[in-house]
Amino acid sequence: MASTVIVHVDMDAFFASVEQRDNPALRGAPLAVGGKAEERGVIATASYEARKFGVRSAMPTATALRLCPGLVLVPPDHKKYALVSDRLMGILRRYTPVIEPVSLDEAFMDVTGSLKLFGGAEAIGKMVQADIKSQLNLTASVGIGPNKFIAKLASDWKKPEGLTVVGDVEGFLAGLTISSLWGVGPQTVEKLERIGIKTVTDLKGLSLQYLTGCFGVAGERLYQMARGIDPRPVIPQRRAKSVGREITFPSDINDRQVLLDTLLDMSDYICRVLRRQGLVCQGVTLKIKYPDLKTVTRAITLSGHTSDGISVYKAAEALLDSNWNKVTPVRLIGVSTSRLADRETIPEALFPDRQKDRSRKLNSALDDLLDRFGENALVRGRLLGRGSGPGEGVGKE
Ligand code: TTP
Ligand code: MG
Repeated sequence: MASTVIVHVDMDAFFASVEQRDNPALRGAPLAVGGKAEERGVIATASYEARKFGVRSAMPTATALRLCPGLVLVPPDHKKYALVSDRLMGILRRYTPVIEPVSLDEAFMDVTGSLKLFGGAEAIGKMVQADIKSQLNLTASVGIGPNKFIAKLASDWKKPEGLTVVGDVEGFLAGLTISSLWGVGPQTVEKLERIGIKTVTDLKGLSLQYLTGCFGVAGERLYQMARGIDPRPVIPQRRAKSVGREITFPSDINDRQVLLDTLLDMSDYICRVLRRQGLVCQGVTLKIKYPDLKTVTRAITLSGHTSDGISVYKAAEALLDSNWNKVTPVRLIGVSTSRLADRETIPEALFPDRQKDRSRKLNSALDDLLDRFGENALVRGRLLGRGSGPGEGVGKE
């Protein structure tokens, strides 16, 4: 069996690079993405120009401005970063289906099965970097090694635009300090340094028994890390089969309008989740549970795909009206969407008329607002004036 080869991809100064890409006036400037100093904001990330001044992620913006008075501060645009991230993961998926996104800007790829097809891991790393450059107009650093731990260290080895292949694991680790080990927190580092352990080579001198005695299960990880061992597999992210939401009412409900308002709120929420993930649905399922716990689920297939809250709500409303006798109290109600597909793969013809175009624009404006001001920022007019909505319901994904 071929030995495992893992590639770790990490975008360079991600949020800052996206902002510089989209606004030429910001290129070359010491730039940070983050919250305002007067609002006690912190830095999300800084461009490499700003890093020269010591500006770092998680630093209070006020401190960053003291270190770098010419710092240009840009507010974060999370929606934009999420879209870039989706495209990044799409690029990586062309080289192997076994990809595990770790955050918006980084992912592991198990390329063991595609080495022959693409001419080796280094070739894959280079092609990924070239695709990111040509298709996203951004740069990434790539690390290649026999496991996640080594690949992650390797991608950080040379930044920006680095490509580091670790063949000699022992030699690579020997020179590293323990604080550079991924996942080793400052408290552990302090504890180890107190007993004179500064480098990975020092760490290798400690027995498994000693390390587990001091650090419990984390001690075993330290023992393995010192030897470049990491048994964790790359766990490919599977697309959700359905996205749904349900709520058990504090007391049983037989008021149709309350049930409809609840369905609308849940449909809106579900569709925001779909849109964020670039998905559309074609199936809508309604679930009703009665006080005697008897449960009814009924599904409907829409004529086309959608990620519009009102369209999902209309389907749920129709299902409610054809399956509920309007008198029996309802204990729980839920909506879920299924038959999910990537929006990109659905032909535009399915969104032909102006009504749909308008609702797409409206949804996009809605998403912008919610991304900026949070989930509770907007409530549809008809929901205003009600007490707590189903926002506290159980999310079921
Ligand atoms: P990182 O990959 O840690 O940083 P980076 O991509 O900005 O820079 P590098 O070239 O060193 O990889 O994080 C990715 C994004 O996550 C980053 O651009 C902003 C965000 N982030 C925060 O919002 N807060 C944080 O504390 C960190 C570390 C990152
Ligand atoms: Mg990064």
